[in-house]
Amino acid sequence: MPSRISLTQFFIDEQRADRIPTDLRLLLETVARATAAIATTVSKGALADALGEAGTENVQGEAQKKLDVIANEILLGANVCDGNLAAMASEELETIYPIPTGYPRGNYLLLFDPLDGSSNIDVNVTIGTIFSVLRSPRAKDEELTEADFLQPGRGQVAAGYVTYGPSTQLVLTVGNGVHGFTLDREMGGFIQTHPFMTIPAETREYAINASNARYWEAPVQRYIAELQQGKDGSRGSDFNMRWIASMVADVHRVLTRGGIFMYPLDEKCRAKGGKLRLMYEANPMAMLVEQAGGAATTGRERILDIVPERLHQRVPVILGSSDEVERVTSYHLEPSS
Ligand code: P6P
Repeated sequence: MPSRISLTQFFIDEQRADRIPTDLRLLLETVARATAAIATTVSKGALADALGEAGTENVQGEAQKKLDVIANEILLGANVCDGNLAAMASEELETIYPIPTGYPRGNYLLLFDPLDGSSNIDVNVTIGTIFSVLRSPRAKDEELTEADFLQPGRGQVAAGYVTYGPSTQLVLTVGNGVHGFTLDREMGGFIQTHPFMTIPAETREYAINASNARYWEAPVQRYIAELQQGKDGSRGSDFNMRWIASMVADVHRVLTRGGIFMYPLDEKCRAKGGKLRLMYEANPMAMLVEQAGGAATTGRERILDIVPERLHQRVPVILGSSDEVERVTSYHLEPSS
């Protein structure tokens, strides 16, 4: 068995190679510790009275699960006094969360979906935390506004997620490839188990919520029909479908063995601009996927090039194995589309 390194050693190696500064290392270590605490509560489930509805709604107008609220509070509480952040933003908060006066401020903005895939909590299916790190454009004594967060995803300095599944896995990039770590509960820390994760250009596996088929645009209808025709159709191969309805789990599968994940624009979500959120779902996942050799578009443009207009903006997402993402995107860009 090759000798594995801890997350801390990984960060120190990245810092020694001048790929990350000390404050970014310390920020990411704080986030990792917070997700390990979330994993403990998630794993207790009903025993921690952590299942079911919280009885409140989030800014998206969605009913909050108890674990949504708990995970959000753990991440806010762990990071508020660390001195590495200027502000935070969360799917569960209507607006930004500036580091309060009295606490030291740092150079970064942390954005997160504290618990993605909440509809799976009560049925014990993998859920997760997604996070994104941007540079703060302000001096430490300047007030921050929501506009300071509206930076294209290509400006992220780090992105990652944690899957709370059979094992708890942290998948992270700081711009030098994608690396997977598994939580060693006995030791209480993450151990590198998946160095340099890569997505093969080709795949025979796709992920989409097929119940929305009647709402899809023509390019998606065409693409999925070709996959479903299998070896008798134009693709000449059979394809397999998976849909966990937890983006973090579906994307983790893509990063682990390839595939294409799609939540495209459709007539049902068109008015909102899409289903998934740009700042703390699409952007971090797009950075990870591109760092792993894959591609991530809306069907019409690269996700990481989108100039955000609103903090909770939604976008269509098509990401994964580059050959398939490029095919679907080409269908969208054909003149007839
Ligand atoms: P649907 C979970 O609520 C989420 O935001 C993503 O994690 C997931 O990919 C998607 O929505 C599932 O959406 O329409 O299949 O329930």
